Amino acid sequence: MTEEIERLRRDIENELADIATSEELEAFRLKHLVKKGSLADVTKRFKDVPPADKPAIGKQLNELRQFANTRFQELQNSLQVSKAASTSLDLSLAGRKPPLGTAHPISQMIDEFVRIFGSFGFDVADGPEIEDDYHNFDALNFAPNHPARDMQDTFFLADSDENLLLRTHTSPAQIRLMRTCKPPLRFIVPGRVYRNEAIDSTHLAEFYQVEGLYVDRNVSLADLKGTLIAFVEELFEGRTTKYRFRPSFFPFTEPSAEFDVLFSGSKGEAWLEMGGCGMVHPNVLQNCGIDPEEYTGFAFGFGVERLAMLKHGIDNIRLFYENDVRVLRQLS
Ligand code: FA5
Repeated sequence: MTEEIERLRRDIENELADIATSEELEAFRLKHLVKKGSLADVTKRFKDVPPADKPAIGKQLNELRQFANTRFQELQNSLQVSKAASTSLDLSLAGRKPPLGTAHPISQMIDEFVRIFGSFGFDVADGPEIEDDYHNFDALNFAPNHPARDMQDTFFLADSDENLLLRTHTSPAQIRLMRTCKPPLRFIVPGRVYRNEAIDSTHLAEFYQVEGLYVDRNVSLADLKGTLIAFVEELFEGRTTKYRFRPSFFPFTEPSAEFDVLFSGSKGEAWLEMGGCGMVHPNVLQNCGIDPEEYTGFAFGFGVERLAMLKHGIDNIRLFYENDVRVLRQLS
C-alpha cells in the first residue's frame, strides 16, 4: 500500500502543478477530495493493512491528505483573488468626471468688465493697493479737510512718515495713468479697495472696484452716459434693467453723478448704487500735466460686488466671502 500511496501522491502533485483555472481545480476536487474520490478510496482500504504497518502507512496517508487539502485551499484562494482583480478593472466603464472648479463670482464679474470694456477699446491697467496721501486724495482735488481723509474712513499705515494708506478707491490709478501716458487714454483698472466701514448687507470693509478713464479731445458727458448704458445692457444680456444718473459730488469730477440700477431683492425693489462717475475735473487734468483747454475726459468707479449682487439676485453682499461652496457653486 505504501507504493500505492506514493503513486497517488505523485499524481496529485503533478495535477496540482498544472491547475490554472477554477474549472480544473473543481475537477481535481471531484477526483480526489470528495467522498468517492481517490483519497477516500485508499483510506477505506486502510482497515486491511496489517496492524504492524498501520502506524507508518497511517502517517503517510494523513500527510498526503493534509498536503492535498492544503494545496487545494491555497489554489482556491489565489484563483479567487485573481478573478476579483480581473473583474474589478472594467475597461468598458465610462470614466469618472473629476469635479471642476470655477472662478469666484467676483473674479467672473471682473472678467466681464475686461471683456465688455475690451470690446469698447479699453485696456486694463493696475495700481498699488498701498497708496500715498497724494495719489489717493491731494492729486484728486480733495480739500485738506475733506472728511474722507479722516481716520474713521481710511486705514492709514501705522508709523508711516509718507502718510501711506490702504487705497480707499481705485481713482488714484487715474493719476498714475495720466502722469505716465499721453492722451488718448482709455483704461479700466480693477482692484481691491479698503474702507474703515461697518459691515452690513450692502457694505464691506474690503471690496473691489473697477475704475474707468477716457481722456481725449472732445470727450463729453454724452459719451460717458452712452458708454455706461452700453456696458450694463451688455452685462445683463439685454434683460431690461432700469438705471438712472443721479447728480452727485466727487472732488475729482465736474459734473458728477451716481449711477444706480433698480434691484429686486427679497424685500422688494430698490435702487442700488453701482458707482460714481463724471467728467474729469480740470484741476485733476492739470495736476497730471494735461491741458484742460485741449483735452476732456470722463471717469467712473463701479462697485464690483454690487454689480454681482444684482446679476445673481443676491441681497446680502457678505455671501460672496463666506466661502460656502454650496453658494459659490450656485453662482458659477
Ligand atoms: C468712489 O469710490 C469714487 N472713486 C468713484 C468715482 C470714480 C467717481 C471716478 C467719479 C469718477 P464711492 O465711494 O461712491 O465712489 O464708491 C463707488 C462704488 O463702490 C459705490 O457706488 C458702491 O458700488 C461701491 N462701494 C462703496 N462702498 C462700498 C462698501 N463699503 N462695500 C461695497 N461696495 C462699496
